Amino acid sequence: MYEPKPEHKFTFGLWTVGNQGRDPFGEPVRPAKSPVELVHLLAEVGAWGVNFHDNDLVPIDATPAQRDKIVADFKQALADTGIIVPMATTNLFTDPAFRDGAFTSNDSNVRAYALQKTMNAIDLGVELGAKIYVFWGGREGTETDAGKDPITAIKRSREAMNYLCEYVLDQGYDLKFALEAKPNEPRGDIYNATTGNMLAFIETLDHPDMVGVNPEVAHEHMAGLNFTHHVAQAMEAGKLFHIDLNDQAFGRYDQDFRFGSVNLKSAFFLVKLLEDNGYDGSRHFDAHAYRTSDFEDVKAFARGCMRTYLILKEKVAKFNADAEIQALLAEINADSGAMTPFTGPYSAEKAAALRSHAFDRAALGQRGQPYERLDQLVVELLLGVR
Ligand code: GLT
Ligand code: MN
Ligand code: MN
Repeated sequence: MYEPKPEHKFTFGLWTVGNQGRDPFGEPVRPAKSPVELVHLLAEVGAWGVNFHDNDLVPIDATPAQRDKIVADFKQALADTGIIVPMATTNLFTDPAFRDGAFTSNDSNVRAYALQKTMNAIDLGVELGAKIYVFWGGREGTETDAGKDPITAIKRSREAMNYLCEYVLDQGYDLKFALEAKPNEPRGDIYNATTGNMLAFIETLDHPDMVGVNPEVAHEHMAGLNFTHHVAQAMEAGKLFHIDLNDQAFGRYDQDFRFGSVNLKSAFFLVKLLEDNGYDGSRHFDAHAYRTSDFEDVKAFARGCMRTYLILKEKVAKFNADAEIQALLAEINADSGAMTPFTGPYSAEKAAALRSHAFDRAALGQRGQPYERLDQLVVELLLGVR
């Protein structure tokens, strides 16, 4: 019942199941696996797709001949397993060239190199079938505002996005961009720190229709925000092109834990939002196994992400079918229709009628809502006693 199927669109990045457990204080604990091995691992656990950064697949210093061999082997692994590539992205953060950012670097040579690297990576992603291209600007930020004008940084980001949109149009590629926000880490502060910032930024671009967002659970949680509300705003605006699912304790470093492993209740409301509103894109797990895991445990990690999603999806169906919960919701949302003549789209007549209507303000303030009862039912549902 909780077996992953292609229609669930579960995906993982090569960098997720391939994560070697390096952290700022410790060396890798797991051996590197090749992209081909990782595709087979994903097929074994039941994933639908694999995503990658250019350099997850092709090392930054590979020769053209090496590139061709790697890409051919990878294509063969995809063909052998039926795994597809729905999304690709660029690594604009690992190489020392990007120490002061990529598109927002103060060095115009770095900014131009970042564009060149991204065009090459877009070509690679499209060659392997990607329809979504993610931009995560991990190094696009500062430790001190002394060195970079934040308005200049916004303008440079816009110029880069406009350039790359035109590149995609010029090539005739069927590709959309998804911008991923993060408040900090690895920079002290990262520009366009939240999904809300990204949504506002997108509307200032030359081709806003080509650009949406890729929100990540951990990133809004690092900022102490309600992730579900941010995803809702993106969905309502038609901008949820992709999503990075994982988990994260509030106020901590970037943890990228297994989906649902920390904030089960938030994960439930997120799955409810996605499923109730017909989100049709990838469910991408941008997470990695604990540093204590070996490769068997990495598979348990990957299976756990998908299984928890499917269990929560079942809980959503239970919530929607639960008579007591639905009766409470009906009570909470009961509407006599008495205000309809005054509200909805504005007219001068409605405004005049509303002005002359006498409200019983004290009575309005006396109405309680049974949210405690409702929330307890949700908790019991999640705890498995309903
Ligand atoms: C990196 C980061 C993620 C981004 C990836 C895409 S790479 O692991 O932590 O949140 O989604 O560049
Ligand atoms: Mn991410
Ligand atoms: Mn993250």
